[in-house]
Amino acid sequence: MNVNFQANPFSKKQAQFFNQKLVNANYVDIICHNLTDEDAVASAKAIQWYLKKQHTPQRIILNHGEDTWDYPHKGRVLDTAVSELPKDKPDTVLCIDFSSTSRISKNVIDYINQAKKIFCIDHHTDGDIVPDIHPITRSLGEKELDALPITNIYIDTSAKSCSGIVMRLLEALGAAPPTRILQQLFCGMVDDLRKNSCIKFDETLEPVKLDIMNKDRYTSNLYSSLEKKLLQKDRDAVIKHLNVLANLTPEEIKFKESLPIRMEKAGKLGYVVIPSGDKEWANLGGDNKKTSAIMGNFRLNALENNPELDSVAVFYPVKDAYRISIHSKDNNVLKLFDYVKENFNPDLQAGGHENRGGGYVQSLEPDICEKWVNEILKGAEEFYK
Ligand SMILES: [Mn+2]
Repeated sequence: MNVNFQANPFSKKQAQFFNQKLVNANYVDIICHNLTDEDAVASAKAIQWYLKKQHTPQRIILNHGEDTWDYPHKGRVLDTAVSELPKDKPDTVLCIDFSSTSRISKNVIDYINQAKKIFCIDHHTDGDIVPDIHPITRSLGEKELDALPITNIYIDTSAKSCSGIVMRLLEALGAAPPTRILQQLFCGMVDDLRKNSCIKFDETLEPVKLDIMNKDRYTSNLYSSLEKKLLQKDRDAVIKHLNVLANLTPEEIKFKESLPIRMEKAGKLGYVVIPSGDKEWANLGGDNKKTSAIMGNFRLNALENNPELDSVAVFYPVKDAYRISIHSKDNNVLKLFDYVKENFNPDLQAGGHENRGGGYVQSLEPDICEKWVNEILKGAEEFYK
């Protein structure tokens, strides 16, 4: 698996530009992607802490944040799963941990498009929030960083967590976050590093750095410097929160063990379909932190245990949509989605990273879900020929 995690340091110019634009805004909406994960909420809360300190009015807009670290949030947070989007037009928006419309709903896209100014900090490759997005794709030296043009949309795809990029930004601004924000960033970073197989922790509470991490100077430095700023007990609390597989109920264990048995194949894609309306799934509480960890763990294990597979996906219902989550060991996720778009479903809403991603259809109607799944499976069979 070709994964790196670098999070280039911010050039002073770029950091000062963000500082000036965001701190002087009338109001900043910090917006996270749908089904907001630890990395997105951590990045958003760190920026919110910074803006608050500078007396800039701000709010976080997220979606289904209830399972994330330190929730319910004190302070200004709006969850679109339970509250309406604000009626008035936004002044300044900061899109955090996403730069693609495929990761947010139509009403959030419309809201963002009404903003006077749009800014973005992200580490995904498939940006389309504005035209002319130019991501940083590799590790850069100091001179190269200083030579970069200043941009509203800052994307460093060499970073495997947005929390790492935000840490770099705060570092460049000389800000010293309090323990609760450092803990939050640690949570976001570790969760994304784990999703990207840079770290694992199965039996012990201590995260284990995998080869990919040890080879990478920036990764190790960034991770270690954050680790060092926290007391052991503060880190343990975060790891306990993330290590949900250690605390499963018998029903959840049964579901976890059933996934490898239910796996089918389309070309080099291994997949499990959890149909819309599935009773066992509903009894487990549907899509939540635990089921999502079980499925993520299944995808990574299935890739490791089945050398003939390139990708492993799970199709499953969420509250108001039907989704796919997928991992690939040969970085084919975006290419596969593109192939399906070109040949079977031009309206496919899907994206993410080369090695992991997801998509959805805005329906729970069994016929629609089935058709959508079949288009992806037909695409996979042809794609892998
Ligand atoms: Mn992320």
